[in-house]
Amino acid sequence: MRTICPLQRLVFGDILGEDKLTNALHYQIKNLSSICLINNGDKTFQKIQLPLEAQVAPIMNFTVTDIDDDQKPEVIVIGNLYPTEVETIRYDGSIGTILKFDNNQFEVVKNSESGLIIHGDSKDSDIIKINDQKVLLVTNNDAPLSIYKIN
Ligand SMILES: [Ca+2]
Repeated sequence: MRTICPLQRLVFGDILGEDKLTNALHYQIKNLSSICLINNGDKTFQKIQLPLEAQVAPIMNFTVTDIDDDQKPEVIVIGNLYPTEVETIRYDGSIGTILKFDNNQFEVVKNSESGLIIHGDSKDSDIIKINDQKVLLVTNNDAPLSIYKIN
């Protein structure tokens, strides 16, 4: 016999109470995409939506560095969010993304090409040098520090 969890049948008002929902402060949001804002220097910003590969989980950090030594910086995007509230599944879709920026748009470096695969609830990242070798450090919630050698 198949059982169904009673929580699956509840709507938001059932959980919080209709009176609390009715009297709560209501905000509206029209876009949940992660974006890049470029300062135009004239008190305006240019908005560029990040590629789909960078939208699969909440972004926790960007690290900007020249990975391929072409004198143009790339952006390493890390994220995920495991400790969500009970009505929300965990966000674990990100394995890290490398973005190139050229001609005013982002281009994704495929993970199969870059070799970047970051598993975990990643929270922060930075580049350091160890014996003249550039490495990417990634901190993960409830997990050891991850270290990636940059060739
Ligand atoms: Ca580069």
